[in-house]
Amino acid sequence: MLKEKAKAITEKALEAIQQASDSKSLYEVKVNFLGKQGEFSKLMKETGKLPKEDRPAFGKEVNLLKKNIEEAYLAKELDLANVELALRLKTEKIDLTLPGVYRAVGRQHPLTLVIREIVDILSHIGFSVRTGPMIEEDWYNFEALNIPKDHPARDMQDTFYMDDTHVLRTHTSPIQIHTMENEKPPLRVLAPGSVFRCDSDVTHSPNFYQIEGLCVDKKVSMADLKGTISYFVNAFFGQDLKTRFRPSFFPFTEPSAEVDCSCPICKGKGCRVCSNTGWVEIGGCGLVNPKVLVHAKINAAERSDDDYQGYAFGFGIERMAMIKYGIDDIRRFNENDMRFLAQFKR
Ligand code: 2NL
Repeated sequence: MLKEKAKAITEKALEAIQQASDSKSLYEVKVNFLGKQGEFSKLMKETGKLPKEDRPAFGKEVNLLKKNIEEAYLAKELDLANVELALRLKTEKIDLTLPGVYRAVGRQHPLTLVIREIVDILSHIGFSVRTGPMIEEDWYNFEALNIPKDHPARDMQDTFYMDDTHVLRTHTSPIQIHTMENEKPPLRVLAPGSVFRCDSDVTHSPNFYQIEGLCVDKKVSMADLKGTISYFVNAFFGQDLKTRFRPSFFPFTEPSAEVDCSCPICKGKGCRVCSNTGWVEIGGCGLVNPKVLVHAKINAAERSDDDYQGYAFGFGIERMAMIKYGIDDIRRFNENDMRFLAQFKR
């Protein structure tokens, strides 16, 4: 009898549901009995054996049985979910006392710190920053600055040539030539940036940093230059230091001077940083060569009483950082050693 068979299948299903030990095997029970290929589907294929008038009642009966199984299934499913959750809560404990994952915190590079500090100091007396391209025309890097074709600084071994008329800038002076062309005096500008020289050994890198300053105004004198540099040295290295100007030569300034300051590490007594001289050289300066002011279209070619004058100076950033912090090897700046880099903070 089909009805007995349906009841037997139901008993088996309810039994299997009770026996299921986890949600996966419980689901398998459901598939085996209620699924498309399951026991009840197979049973329904036999309804043809029943007299036509008995079929609706049998169908109703089977649906009721299936509903019972479904309910038993849902109850067991909830049961198992609770058991499994309780088990996970018991076994998967998180140890909140474990230390976190350490991440190194980044800092500004010592060369960035030095550039920013110099800009800060000089911005207080009216200087502001200009930048420019690293590939320059020969005119802006050399010719406008009164560095003639036969000058040693022009030598192929010092300059990276891109083509016949373009070079990687060997100093940041071209920025200031552009500024003089594009802006009207009075000018007080700073030109910090990356520069390139074709030489490389223990003390020379092919790529290093510079900052130059330029002031163009009426009645600018050597006294203005000395006052500006002395103010800067005392602000950057310390109040009690002396500044010294030694006569020198640059094609783009006249007169020209090297700038020394008493050694900020030993205060002039003599040490490793100043090679026991008590003095360190920090850069060069001078009054802008009149030819440069003509090239940059500040003054007309004919002299006049209304002409502008200018002073300019240049410092090497690596050198400033080494003196200020007592760093003895220029290669430290490019080694990315956190033990070195983490020591510098403003
Ligand atoms: C040094 C010397 C110097 C300048 C740079 C300059 C720029 C213009 C016109 C005139 Cl546009 N002068 N710059 C002047 C004197 C010295 O740098 O030893 N730097 C590391």
